[in-house]
Order: sequence, then structure tokens, then C-alpha cells
Amino acid sequence: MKTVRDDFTILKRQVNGHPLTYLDGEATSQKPVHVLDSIRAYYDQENANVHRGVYTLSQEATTSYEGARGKVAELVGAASPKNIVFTRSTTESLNWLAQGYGANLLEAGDEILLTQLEHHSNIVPWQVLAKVTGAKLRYVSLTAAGEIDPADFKGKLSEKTKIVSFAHVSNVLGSRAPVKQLAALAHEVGATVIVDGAQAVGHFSIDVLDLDVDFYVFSGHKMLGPTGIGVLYGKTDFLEAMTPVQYGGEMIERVTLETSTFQELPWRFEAGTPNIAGAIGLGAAVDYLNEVGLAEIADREERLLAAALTALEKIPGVTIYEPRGAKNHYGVLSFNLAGVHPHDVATVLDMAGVAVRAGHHCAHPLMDYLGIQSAVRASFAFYNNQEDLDRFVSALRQAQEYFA
Ligand code: 7TS
Repeated sequence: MKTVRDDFTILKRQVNGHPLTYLDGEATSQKPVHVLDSIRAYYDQENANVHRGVYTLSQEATTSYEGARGKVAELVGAASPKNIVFTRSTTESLNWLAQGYGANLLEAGDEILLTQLEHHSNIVPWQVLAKVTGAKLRYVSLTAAGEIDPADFKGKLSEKTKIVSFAHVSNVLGSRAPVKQLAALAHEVGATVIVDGAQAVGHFSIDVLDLDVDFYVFSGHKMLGPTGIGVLYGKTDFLEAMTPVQYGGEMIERVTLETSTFQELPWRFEAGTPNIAGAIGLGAAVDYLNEVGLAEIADREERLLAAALTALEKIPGVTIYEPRGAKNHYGVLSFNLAGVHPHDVATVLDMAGVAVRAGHHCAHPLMDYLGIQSAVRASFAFYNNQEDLDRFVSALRQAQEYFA
């Protein structure tokens, strides 16, 4: 454990006179030195544009960039690196799916099925698409445990359902969707299955072929990688059915004054100079995740969450929005302290060096469902430890006394 923490130099920082207790890995994870070093090494030793130079440096940069694609493909169990498109983020991947895939597919009266717990980035692009195409949005409700209700999911599927899109793990409740089961149900009616893996990748192992999803999207910065790099995985047939959303250099095969032909997969989607350093950093993050081991990571995060739940339950006046009794949930705790605004809780915690997120967590519809406006959220990553948890609990008690 000590050695893992040593890899995250930021954890040695002091904040407001206290050691940093970073409990906001869901917003963005911290980065191990391996990732930072890989980005520096690229700019320091290999900096050149990719795919266009015959000279050595450009070839080295291309090898590193494409190598990162291969590492990402392996991490999620994709059939080939060609199934991995680099984007900017989960948000960009979902927007491209709505504009480049959904727009080709949907007609007036068709349905898009989402769930009540989605992040705004998996709602708004579909709302806009529904307006343009005349398609209808439907939402699956949640069980009392805060999980996507498979019975309601099944009941809302019909021949009209063309697209189903849902989060693998909720960024507020931490509940984990039974992806394989839901994908199979959606496929029975011929719908395309899109999964938002922003809070899943890097926390446990994922096999997109076994899950049998058609598209799977995630962000590098939530899985130890840099910001500005994201992933859109798609089955080959589905990527072939998708139109690029951006056009220009890199993505073309031949351009005449009148028309153009486009590159093969996946480069057709990556117009312009890509985020080379970002992809390389993401590749290093994948190496690091493999080195620590996803089973080990999942185990640490599960144990920390269980300890945090037990500790929080002992504090009077705390309401926890945790999927009680849920079989599958992952390292996030959303809660409120009676009579104290979540922003005030977060501010007092910050005075003790404890970083937690307070707000609606980009999930207004879920807040409406829970009947609250906002909540405090503490995320527990494998690089957090018992001292982090102790400092969090003691700062929370301070906040309670402060506002009593
Ligand atoms: N989907 C889920 C489930 C998320 O949690 C997030 C970000 C996104 C999509 C969007 O990811 P982005 O990288 O494109 O921004 N979630 C959060 C969060 O919970 N706190 O800050 C960002």
C-alpha cells in the first residue's frame, strides 16, 4: 500500500496546513508518476506528429500513439485496436454517438431508452437528437436499492427502441448495472447498446466482448490518465455504421476539389492532429493499472467503502444515498448532514485538507428522484488509506459541531 501511495506524489501535499486527503477520484483520479513521466518522455524524446512522417522521430511517436490504442483495447477486451477510437472524453464520445450514429438511425416515433441515474452527458446529447429526429426519450426507473430496475428496463423495451444507453456505474450511488443481462434484453428487440463506462474502467476488469455491448465509452482522466483523452469503443459493424463528426486532415484517404474518401477504422474518426501525449499518458495509465492489478484495486476499493459506510453510519444526522442491500456497488458514498448545506460540509472538510465533491454531480434527474437538490460525495480509490478515512470522519464530526 505504501508503495502505491508513493507513486502519487500529489498525496504528499499539504492543503490548508493538513495532509491532502483526496476523496474526489470520481471527478478525476490522481495520476501516478508513471503517467507523468510518459508524457514528459514523449515531449522530451519523441515529439513529432503522428502518421505523417517517414522520419524516425515521427515513426517513434506513431508507434507510441498506436501502442497506447493497443493497450486500451487489451484492457477492455476489444477484438482489435481498430475498435478503439480516441476522443476527448466520455462526453465527446457520447456526443459523437448521438450525432454520428443516432442521427443516421433514428426516425420520428423511434425510442431512446436511458435511465434515471444518468450523468447529464448521457442525457443531453440524446435530448437534442430526439428533438432533431422526432424520436422519443424514455427512462428506466430504479429499484429501492438505487440500481437500474431490470424489470422496468424490460418493460420499456419494444420494437420502437432503437438505442439504449446507460451507465455501467452510477457516479452518485455507486451502483453497478448488470450490463450483460441488460444488453441481452435490449438486443432481443434489436436495439443498439451503449454503455457509459466513465466510472467503471480502472476499477474492475471489463470485457466488452463478454458483456456484448455495441459501444462502450470512457474518459482517460478518471482512470489515472491525463485529461483531454477519451475512448469510444465500438464493434466493427457499428463503427462502420457511424459517420465521422469532425472532418479534416488525418481522417481522409483522398481529397479532390469536389469530394473526399475517408480512412479506414478507427482513423476516420480522428480528424486533425490527435492528443498524442494524452494517448501515450493513457497507455501508461493502463500499464500501471495492470501492474497494480485490477483485482487488487477492486478489493482495496471495496474494503475502504465498507469501512467508510460503517464509520458514516455511526454519525447521527447523516443520510446516506447508498444502494443498501445492493449486491454490486463501487467506491462512492453520497450523503447529507442534517441541517448543513453540502457546500458548507465540503468547505469545512477542505479546511482540514479533505477534498470531497458537493453539488448535484451532473445528475439533476437523479437528484429529483432522490428528492434532494445536492449531496456531498466522497470517493474511495485504491490509493486512499485508513488515515484518509479517519481524517474524513473526524473532519465531518467537526463540521457537525461547527454548524450545531
Ligand atoms: N458519465 C459518468 C457516469 C460520469 O461520472 C462522468 C463525469 C461523465 C460521464 C462525463 O465525463 P467527462 O470526462 O466527459 O467529463 N463525472 C463527474 C463526476 O461525477 N464529477 O465530476 C465529473
